[in-house]
Amino acid sequence: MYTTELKERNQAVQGLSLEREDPERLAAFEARVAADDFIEPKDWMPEAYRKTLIRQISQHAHSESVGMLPEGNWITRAPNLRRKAILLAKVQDEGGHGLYLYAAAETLGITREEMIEALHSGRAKYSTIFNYPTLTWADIGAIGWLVDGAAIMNQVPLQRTSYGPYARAMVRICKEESFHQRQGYEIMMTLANGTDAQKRMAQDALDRWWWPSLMMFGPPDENSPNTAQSVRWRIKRETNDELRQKFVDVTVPQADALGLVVPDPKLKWNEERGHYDFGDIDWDEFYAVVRGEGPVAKERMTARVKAWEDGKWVRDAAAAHAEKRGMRIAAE
Ligand code: BYC
Repeated sequence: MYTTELKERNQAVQGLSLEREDPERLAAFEARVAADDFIEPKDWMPEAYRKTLIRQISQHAHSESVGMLPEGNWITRAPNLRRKAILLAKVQDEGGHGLYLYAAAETLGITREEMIEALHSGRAKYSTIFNYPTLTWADIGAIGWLVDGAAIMNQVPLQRTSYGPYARAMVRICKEESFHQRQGYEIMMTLANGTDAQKRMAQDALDRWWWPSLMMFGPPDENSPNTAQSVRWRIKRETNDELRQKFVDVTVPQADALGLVVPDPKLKWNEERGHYDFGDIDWDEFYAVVRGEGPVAKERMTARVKAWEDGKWVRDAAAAHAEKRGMRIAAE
């Protein structure tokens, strides 16, 4: 029901908006995209392309910023100074990613305040994955390994997305994400080779994070209202299902190497396809989390809104400083 509604709404919006475009300009734009040219902020673009990009990039930025919370909760509880320093750096990186992405979205004619307001009022989405709680230290390992691993799988192709500022932001982000994935895997390696209790903790984290990580790639292609047009415009270079399959294929041998068991009885190497077959994803759970009913959804938004309000004095001071500086320069 929810997917049909989404699909119909999106197709109606895109179709209507494309009909209104100048056919010659539209054809020239599509030819540039087909030739793998980057579209830049001052170039002409169809309104539906601009809107799709604002939606995807701002959701991506929100995910980075909300994504700081589950890990931020563990900074004071990291088991030693080295782990604390690494985690602190990782969480700061996520803040940086959010900034590059908000800046890329701003080039499309939306303000930072509008995007933040959409997040805080619940109109804008952010990744479902950040609505699950981080219960143990092993969750920090599992997030780095699986969540950042899924993010890399999704984001490497975005380095060649058709919108220049987004593609360039992704180049930098992907470099940092690979470090994040490795630090997560290294935590899992330590735990998996540790005491029985540590190994159990690592397995428990894998059990809880596996399926939500597969959901990060979005609904199956046949229920994804945006994929077809986004692939045509080369905003998305690969579909949700293609990326999900790649992630499973890469990650299962990593779990084997750790001596951990992926919590999917249907998981099996399929010689003929050259891929792993895997079990059914609980899409009801996915849509419930998308609708804002995730286990810690309320907590996440309360924390984000509080951080925004607590930071008001910094924004006011920066604006006052910029104004004063502007007046001084004008006077000189
Ligand atoms: N969560 O037509 P579809 C990170 C929504 S940050 C929530 O397939 P699309 C990290 C979708 O928005 C990870 N909502 O959409 C950070 C759409 O609704 P609307 C974030 C989801 O856009 C810190 C509807 O469902 N990465 O990794 O073609 C620490 C139908 O979906 C989700 C990005 O954002 C979801 N999982 O494809 C560690 C990457 N999936 O908007 C790690 C960039 C779908 O029409 N984004 N929805 O109302 C993308 O690649 C695409 O936007 C998606 C979805 C693959 C996510």
